[in-house]
Amino acid sequence: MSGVSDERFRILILNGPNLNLLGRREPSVYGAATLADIERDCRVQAEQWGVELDFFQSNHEGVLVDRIGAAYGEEDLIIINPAALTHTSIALRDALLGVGIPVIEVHLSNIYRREPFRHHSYIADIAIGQMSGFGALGYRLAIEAGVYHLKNQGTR
Ligand code: CA2
Repeated sequence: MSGVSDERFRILILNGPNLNLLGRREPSVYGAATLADIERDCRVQAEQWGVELDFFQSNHEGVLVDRIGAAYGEEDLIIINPAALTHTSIALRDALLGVGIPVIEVHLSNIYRREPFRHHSYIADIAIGQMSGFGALGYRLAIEAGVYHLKNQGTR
């Protein structure tokens, strides 16, 4: 919201490596929706909640770190599906901590029902909360939860 009181909340949705492949392979794990479908749905949802939306995907950890840095002072909330970087990236964690913007973590699949290496997230304990296992609906739920959080800040 950065200052002016009648500005709308701004939410940044970040997507990590290989999520650009959604809908093309492994539909039994990740669903049939493409990332473009998810973005379209998120934009409808954001409009309904009256928030501004930025939507971004990269296959590169450093590009995601840079995008998080650029969000400082611009975005009120970050929703992130870090994809495989969930389980490996201290750099993403540090970037999110560095900007101090509230975070919601999203996963299409239920990472706790999958291989043990997917059970640990470097983001979970610095996030407000996590949606895992609801497919593309998780993004929509995260927007609703994010708006709720922004309107009730301090009640985490
Ligand atoms: O369930 C999720 O959303 C994940 O973040 C997806 C990641 C995975 O590494 C995480 O453990 C859980 C994988 C994203 C790659 O998505 C693909 C989609 C279609 C084909 C290949 C990969």
